[in-house]
Amino acid sequence: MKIKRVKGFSGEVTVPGDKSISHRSIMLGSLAKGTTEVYGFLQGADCLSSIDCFRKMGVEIENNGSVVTIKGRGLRGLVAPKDTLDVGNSGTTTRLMSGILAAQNFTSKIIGDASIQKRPMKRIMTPLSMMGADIESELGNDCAPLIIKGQALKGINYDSPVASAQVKSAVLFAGLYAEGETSVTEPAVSRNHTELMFEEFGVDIKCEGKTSIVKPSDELFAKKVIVPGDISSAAYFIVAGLITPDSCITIKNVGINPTRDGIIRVCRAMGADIIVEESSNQVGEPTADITVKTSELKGCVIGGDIIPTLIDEIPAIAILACFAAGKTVIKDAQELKVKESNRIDVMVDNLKAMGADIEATEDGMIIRGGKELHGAIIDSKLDHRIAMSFAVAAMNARGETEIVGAECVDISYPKFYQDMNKLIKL
Ligand code: SPQ
Repeated sequence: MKIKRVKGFSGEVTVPGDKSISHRSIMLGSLAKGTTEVYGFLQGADCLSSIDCFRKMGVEIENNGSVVTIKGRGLRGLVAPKDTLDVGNSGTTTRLMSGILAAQNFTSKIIGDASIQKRPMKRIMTPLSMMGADIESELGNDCAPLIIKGQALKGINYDSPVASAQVKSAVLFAGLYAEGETSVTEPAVSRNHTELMFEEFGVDIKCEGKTSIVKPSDELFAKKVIVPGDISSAAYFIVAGLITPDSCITIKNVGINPTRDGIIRVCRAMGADIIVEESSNQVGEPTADITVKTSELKGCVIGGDIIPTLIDEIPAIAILACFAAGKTVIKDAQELKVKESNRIDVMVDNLKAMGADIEATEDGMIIRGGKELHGAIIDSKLDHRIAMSFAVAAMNARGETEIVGAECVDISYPKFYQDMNKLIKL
């Protein structure tokens, strides 16, 4: 895809449903008693992989494009899949579903695409094995394919070395089936959508500081789920509105859960003109309309406990920093190396190709903003967040930019380019 500089943006956009919440709605809906209806479900490839996997385990799931209806089979009602469970590109499906599969009375095999086969799974294999799980990496490299032989599990108190919602959630899902209580303590609090949805479905769960504690369940109860817009998708419009001259964009109905809202806090610290108007609070998930206007930005330091609250937005924030005066330091973000691509290296290499003053560090990057960007050939590495971030950069760069693998936005935002185009000023 080839992209050129634009004059400005104006108008309103409603971004698709939150990816993390959409995945969890399929998993909890499948394990609940009764019928769960999900509104605002993200129709992206990752979430469709979750649907596909649970269908293979006997769950009847109807998806008409606007409502997803899940006929739950109860906590112990999944059936052995006849085929391998293909998670595609989705780390969330792989890790959360592993926690569920570890406790079933059957053996299953998880496979995925080339990117999934490189993502670290030891981080879930370790705590799940401590609970008694039999989980093996087929190639012995601690990555998928994973073979999981269901076992009786016991509760543990797990001190996680990483702030990762996927690790935490894998253990909490396994904890639903374990004997005794299960807890996970993180170095910094990661997104809490699993905990919030557990509570909605009737699970005995509590959160104390950085620890989440779950008691085993007999039954989960179906619930209507309304998925708010994904702040990770809103991030591209936030950045586009702030860095493009003569722009004003309102993003409607965005989830602003405090474990996900780090980008808003960073924008404010950088001096952005950003207004957040809270609109509603659905199943513990607050939502807001966010309005951004072209702003004079200054660099800042981003690190510590805020990192898990904006981890997926760092590629977009790196673009923002290129348009801010002075230095922006992103640190404590080594987790970026194990996402769909190594997001530190891929951002730094591609931004350098566009003329940015940027360097990679062990745990992040340093950007000296204010240098004009120019067009370049950008390799997205088939990472959706990289493709969308560079689309925004390209619309603010001199000359033409080509994004290789631009179609990978299908993972989390299939209509991204159409929605962006609608806001461009003619
Ligand atoms: O599902 P996947 O591929 O891991 O997706 C990503 C993304 O950018 O969309 C990460 F690459 O989001 C993760 C996120 O980084 C989704 C997620 C979740 O839903 O629990 C949690 C975060 O990962 P982690 O490893 O920090 O728990």
